[in-house]
Amino acid sequence: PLSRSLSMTSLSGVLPAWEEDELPVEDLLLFEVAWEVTNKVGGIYTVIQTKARITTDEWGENYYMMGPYFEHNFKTQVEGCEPPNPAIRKAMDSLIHNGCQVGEERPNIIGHFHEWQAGPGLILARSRKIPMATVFTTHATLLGRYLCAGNVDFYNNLDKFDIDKEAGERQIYHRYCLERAAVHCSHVFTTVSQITAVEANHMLHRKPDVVTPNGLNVKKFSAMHEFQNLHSTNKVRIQEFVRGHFYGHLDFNLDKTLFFFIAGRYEFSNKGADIFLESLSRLNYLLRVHRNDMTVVVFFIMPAKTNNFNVESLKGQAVRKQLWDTAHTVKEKFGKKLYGALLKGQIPDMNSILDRDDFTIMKRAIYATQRHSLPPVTTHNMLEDSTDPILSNVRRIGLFNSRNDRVKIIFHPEFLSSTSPLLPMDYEDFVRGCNLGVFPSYYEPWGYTPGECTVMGIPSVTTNLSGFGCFMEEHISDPAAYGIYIVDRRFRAPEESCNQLTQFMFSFCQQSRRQRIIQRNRTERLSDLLDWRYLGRFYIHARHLALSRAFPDKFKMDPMAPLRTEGFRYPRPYSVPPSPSASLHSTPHHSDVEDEDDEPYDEDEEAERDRLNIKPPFVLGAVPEGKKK
Ligand code: G6P
Ligand code: 1S3
Repeated sequence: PLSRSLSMTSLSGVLPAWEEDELPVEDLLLFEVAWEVTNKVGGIYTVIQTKARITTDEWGENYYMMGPYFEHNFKTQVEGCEPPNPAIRKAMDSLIHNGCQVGEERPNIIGHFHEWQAGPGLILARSRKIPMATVFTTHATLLGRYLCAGNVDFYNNLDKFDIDKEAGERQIYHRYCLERAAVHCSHVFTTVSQITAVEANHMLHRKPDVVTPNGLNVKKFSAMHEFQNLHSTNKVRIQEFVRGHFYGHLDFNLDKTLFFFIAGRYEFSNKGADIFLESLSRLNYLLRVHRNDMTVVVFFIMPAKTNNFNVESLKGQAVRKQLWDTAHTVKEKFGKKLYGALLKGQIPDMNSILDRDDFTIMKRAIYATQRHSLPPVTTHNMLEDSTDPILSNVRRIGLFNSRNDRVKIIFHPEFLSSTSPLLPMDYEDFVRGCNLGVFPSYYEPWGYTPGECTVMGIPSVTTNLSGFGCFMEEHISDPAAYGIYIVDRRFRAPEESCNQLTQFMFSFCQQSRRQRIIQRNRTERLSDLLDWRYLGRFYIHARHLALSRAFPDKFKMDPMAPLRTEGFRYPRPYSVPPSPSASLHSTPHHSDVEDEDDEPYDEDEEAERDRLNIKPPFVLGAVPEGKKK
């Protein structure tokens, strides 16, 4: 039978090319099983959803995903259809009749299971000796997540935990057993980053066979600067919201306002919201004492229990709309009178062109902007207002959006949606409109949020305790120059990490607009590194390995040829001076102290110089012994 070619060329001419054995996918079936298939809980949904395209390109109709059935998700995210494969049809029939047996057709099957919830399928398949090559991917260990959330010094004590006891004490022993059994039953065990591989070795007592970093679908625009234009147009939308939210207190210059944000599952300390708030209070102090004219508006997008939007936030948007309508009405009348006068060959008397009514409606509109309270910190009525960790810390550090504060806070405790009456934007558009994503996580096996920023050309802060941060540190010589700021949370005390984060943000505020534009260009240039078309190879490799272990007579693989990425690094950008002290804050080097010129920067030239500067030291790839192309 015909085989599909799995060779992958370098995407940009910069990343290493790679070749992998062909698999006779016509004779195989691939099942991927996860609780988050069409069911968004967190990051695993993103893995499954974004990876679907490249996996379908390779496997066509022999690729199946299995997940929980939720009617709403089924209706809104997929289309029902008859499976073309008779074996699948039969299996489905028997499932319907409470069985799980497939018929005479016996293709070789790969079952790829994600996370402990999908574990029982794998364990049962192995204990019932179903001829299936199995892969188990963990995106976090249960114990790791629980221990970190409990403020334990996790990474310095990895080898000291009595894991059975810890699981028992946290009442997750049953789940932990499922997770551990699935890990040990699988032919191939994978996890999403090196840091989680080390964690898994201690928490689950098996070293992962392959690290499968998380990729994204990278959108390429035909126009080079399209992502910069998108930043600009979406920033205008955020500015509009801010005009409403801060009505009556809009005494800061929106043209000199930067938008920072943190987003994700509401795990206060695991996601680093704790050190972020502390650093914001220090940033506020620094901006004030240095008389810096920049204002920073910081969004916290983390879902919490709420009882809808609060009145003050809704009123803000209503007031803004009213001012807009008033201005529009007066402008229309003014325009008509001006037109009429010009038709008569006259210059109208500007002192009388507006009548009493015009002044009255303008005065009324201005009167509506009077407010006796500060712009609210949160956009919703919080159900647990007094104990909420973000609000409690905002109260402690006193960042209440007062006039003197250079750092303003907006806590939006709900994921964003373009249908919202308050901030009608999808997450992607919102990210594009911001200037910096800040994700100073303590526990983060991978961390999609900074990666999403990167592929949209938005700089971000991550840490060396996140899989993403470690991956970028490994592959980029000067990450900060590319807009990837990595806070050291591994080898520094929390106080020092806080200072480092503050310094990153303060230096960011000191960049000129032109420097920010240059930095965004560089950030976007990293997106090939995070594209599934590049990172998908690790999944392919894991599947091959599983087949070679489950069916050694049919599928061979050289065990001495593991898939590697070591050795490849993006060099320091050409225009950054080589001395670390000269590029202290690793901002794009620019000879002018302050240059607000918007003129597009010649990215092509810098990109080309960097490309020539990069010499991949070797070709990355598994070189299995099986069928060669
Ligand atoms: C993009 C646009 C520029 C705009 C800039 C704002 O680069 O192409 O026209 O001035 O964004 O950048 P800023 O960092 O100030 O949000
Ligand atoms: C996990 O989701 P989380 O936010 O609970 O899986 C994600 C996808 O692999 C990963 O990016 C994240 O770090 C993990 O923590």
